[in-house]
Amino acid sequence: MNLSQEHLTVRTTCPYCGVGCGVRATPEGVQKAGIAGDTAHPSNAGRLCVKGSALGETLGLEGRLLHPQVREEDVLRQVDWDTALDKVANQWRDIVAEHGPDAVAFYVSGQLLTEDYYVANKLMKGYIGSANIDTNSRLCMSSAVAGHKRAFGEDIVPVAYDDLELADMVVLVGSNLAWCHPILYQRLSKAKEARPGMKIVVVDPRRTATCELADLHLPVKPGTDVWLFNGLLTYLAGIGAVDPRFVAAHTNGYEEALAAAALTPEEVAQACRLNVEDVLAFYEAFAANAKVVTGFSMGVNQSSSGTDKVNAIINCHLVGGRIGQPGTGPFSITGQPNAMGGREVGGLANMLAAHMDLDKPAHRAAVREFWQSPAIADKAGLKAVELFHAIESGKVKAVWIIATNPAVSLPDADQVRRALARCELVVVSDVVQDTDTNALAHVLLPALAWGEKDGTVTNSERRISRQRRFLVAPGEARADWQILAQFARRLGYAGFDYTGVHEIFDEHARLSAWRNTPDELPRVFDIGNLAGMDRAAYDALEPVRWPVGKDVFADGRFAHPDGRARFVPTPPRLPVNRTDSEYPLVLNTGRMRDQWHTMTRTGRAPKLAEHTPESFVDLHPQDALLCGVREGELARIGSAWGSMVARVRHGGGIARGSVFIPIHWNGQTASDARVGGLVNPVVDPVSGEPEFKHTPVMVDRFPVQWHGFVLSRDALALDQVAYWTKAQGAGFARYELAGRNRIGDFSAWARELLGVKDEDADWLEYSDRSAGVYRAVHLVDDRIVQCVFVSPRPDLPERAWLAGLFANDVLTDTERSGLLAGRPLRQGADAGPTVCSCFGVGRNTICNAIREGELTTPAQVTACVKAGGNCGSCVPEIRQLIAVVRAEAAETAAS
Ligand SMILES: Nc1nc2c(c(=O)[nH]1)N[C@H]1C(S)=C(S)[C@@H](COP(=O)(O)OP(=O)(O)OC[C@H]3O[C@@H](n4cnc5c(=O)[nH]c(N)nc54)[C@H](O)[C@@H]3O)O[C@H]1N2
Ligand SMILES: Nc1nc2c(c(=O)[nH]1)N[C@H]1C(S)=C(S)[C@@H](COP(=O)(O)OP(=O)(O)OC[C@H]3O[C@@H](n4cnc5c(=O)[nH]c(N)nc54)[C@H](O)[C@@H]3O)O[C@H]1N2
Ligand code: SF4
Ligand SMILES: [Mo]
Repeated sequence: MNLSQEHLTVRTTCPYCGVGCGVRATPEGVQKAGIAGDTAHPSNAGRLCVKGSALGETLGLEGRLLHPQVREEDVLRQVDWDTALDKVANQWRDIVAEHGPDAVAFYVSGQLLTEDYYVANKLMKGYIGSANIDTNSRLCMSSAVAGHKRAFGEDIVPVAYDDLELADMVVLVGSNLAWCHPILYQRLSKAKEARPGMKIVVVDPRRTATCELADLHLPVKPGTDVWLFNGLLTYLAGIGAVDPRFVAAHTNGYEEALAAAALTPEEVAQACRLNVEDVLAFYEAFAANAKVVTGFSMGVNQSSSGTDKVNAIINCHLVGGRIGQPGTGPFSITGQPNAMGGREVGGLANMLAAHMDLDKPAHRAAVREFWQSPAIADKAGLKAVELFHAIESGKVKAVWIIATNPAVSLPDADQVRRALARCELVVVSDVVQDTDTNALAHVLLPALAWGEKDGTVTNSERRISRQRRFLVAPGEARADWQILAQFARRLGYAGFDYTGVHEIFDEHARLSAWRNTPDELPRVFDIGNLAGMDRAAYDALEPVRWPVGKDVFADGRFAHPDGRARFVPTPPRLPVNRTDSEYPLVLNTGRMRDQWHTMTRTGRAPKLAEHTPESFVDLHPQDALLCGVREGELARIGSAWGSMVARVRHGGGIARGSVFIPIHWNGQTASDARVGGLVNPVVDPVSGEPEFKHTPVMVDRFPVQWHGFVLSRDALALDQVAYWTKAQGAGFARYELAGRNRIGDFSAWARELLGVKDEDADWLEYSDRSAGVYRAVHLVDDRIVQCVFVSPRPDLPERAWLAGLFANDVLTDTERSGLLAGRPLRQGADAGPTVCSCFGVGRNTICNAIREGELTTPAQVTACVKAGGNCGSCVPEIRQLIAVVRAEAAETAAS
């Protein structure tokens, strides 16, 4: 970066996970920018994980939605904004006039900025007069929200990132921090390095990358966390590890909760399928450490007993007063960048705004008075899963979906498709053209994306940060709040005449302080001192935690009217749907290190595609044997709700009886790998959060005649292929393919698939018809354009070396000679599958370095081959490779 560019640098916030890292973006021409961590941001102090570092690769206009479109006779046609918004407003108004306000709905997202979210919520609850606005946070944070409200009286996360570093013990429950909140993981990892006595316990049915840091891993039986924490409460009470002063002065309900919790460590071990020694080791450590933080995420929230899991954890913190003090507390780790901001504005169907409650008349009156609005919703709206059922049954006739992709991400996702296909009016605001949800829209509205829009987000530690724009608005895209305000004006509502995003923030800040006194409607959430900022002050806003300048619960005062926290009795329950002879395995779903949700943004970055280019089903080798499937082959996974196809994999740390499938693949990236189609739509009775981590499934062979892959600079038409998956490479797309047809004439088939019509094309091929093996490479002017490899078995060469050739303008003779082998003819030049995405370092390279240099730490590996030296996201995997290589070496030495 030179000096003339440096002054263009804009400080903004990463649009991915709830860690909320500060980013420095330096525009470099149109729709390009250099990306670095913001050293001045207190949450990350300059570090970025692999997704954050690759943000620059996700910019660019390819595939973007840039103009409003309206569907006519099943074809989307470009229209101007007035036409699109008039159509939505007219149809919306007619539906409300005929069927009432509950016949329309918004379905929004924790990826909206606070200002967008505020406007959507105000419009629905204060003007349209219904609470039918729900958000994908229902699928994510709603159990935590419900648990906080039950225990504390308000949705408060009483922990900051510093507390993780100050704690003497950190328990991570249902959280794969290493992959999902990498910068928090790195902070924790550094803290443990500095103080090796710090104890880390991971509670997760899988042995995840996060376990690399753990002193103790408790591989609980899926869905049984309540047993574990009830047992802990009983244990603490039994040995007198109770703070009687705190319990008496600051809580209610201890005796009832304790009575409901009664379990011996032996009973816990049996229910959770753990060793009793491990259970006791955990309990003893918890009792012995005053400073404990229990971080929890989707393994807790996404469960039919999610809210009880949250409260069972909080109960254990309350009993010893481990809350509100430095280095202590139950820590709900938020998923999306603005999951917390969405809760501040009351974006869920059962909330109001500014931490006020829909079911309290005084709160409703206060909000309505503040808004001076014509209406105020007076009952909770439909929660996400219910909402899509009401759409299918015709009760809800118009839905506007903003910044979320429900045809992929909701449970029973085929039901969502059916619902949208039947709905009278489906409006979708998105930033990309092609998604599974957009495919069902009647009106598509182009939104400004990260880098183009302005506003605020609040991260997991209640820190508000600015997202600032550093790119020009492309095409006709508009900010989400603007689109909503223009729609509101068309419906004839005053109250949406904002001239800029700072005015919305100001209103939001003022509402948080409205009647917020101890005698009126007290709430901990109060950012009144951020009100009154003009545009310049708002633009200059530094990251700030709320409530500004105050600690939360430090004085033992909670937000219930009596100032006390509540112990909530949590009698344990098993997941609703359980395995049987037809569906004998439990499906667990979750995230991969380098992809974000439905891949609409991370899927564009070649650097991020390399780590896991294809979906998979990970299962225990013995279960695979019973199902008749083999590693590397394809399998069909079915549940009572749907089915999909994925590649069989081992080594994901899965216990017998469970399978794991990542959530990211969908109709745009694979023929049949949308796992949401299988997931049961059971929800937690209190929060309405779906049971994403527990669906009974069966796994079966997916027999094919051939396996293959294609690397190609041009996109392929894939209608004829039984199985395909697509990943973005640098200058090419990578396709994994499999077919059920017998290929007669390989050459003709390959030319047709790759669209090579020219008889004289530079076409190298190798064919062994009797073995069913075929390989061909298409060159133009000595530059590789396409290649295809086919075999009856999935024994194809590694893709990495061939993929690397796409960067070369001309192939050397040596490279050319290796083409049909798919590997360099010189031994050892094959780097293997990528481990370090930042520097593109493969597994073979790393293992060789460990072997030859007898390396024992990730830092030595970094010094040797750079891997792990940038974002650090791959350090847990490097640590695993060191262990593997050393185990091999030990074996060789012994034999
Ligand atoms: N790379 C990446 N990072 C992300 C995201 C992403 O898409 N990609 N998404 C972000 C979002 S929105 C979210 S919500 C977070 C999610 O972050 P996490 O919650 O950490 O991630 P998940 O992979 O959904 O699930 C966490 C773990 O729960 C475990 N689990 C399953 N069942 C149980 C159970 O019964 N008990 C316990 N104790 N554990 C169980 C799973 O095995 C899994 O390892 O990640 C955020 N960060
Ligand atoms: N099986 C299973 N399913 C799950 C989960 C699981 O663990 N297992 N986890 C659940 C969780 S925790 C979550 S958070 C959800 C996430 O699921 P989704 O919210 O459905 O996933 P995304 O891919 O993040 O969808 C965001 C959409 O908004 C678009 N977009 C991005 N920026 C903007 C913007 O500024 N404005 C607008 N209008 N659009 C924008 C993107 O292109 C994309 O289409 O998935 C849930 N589904
Ligand atoms: S940890 Fe990674 S994905 Fe999360 S905010 Fe930071 S850079 Fe972004
Ligand atoms: Mo999430």
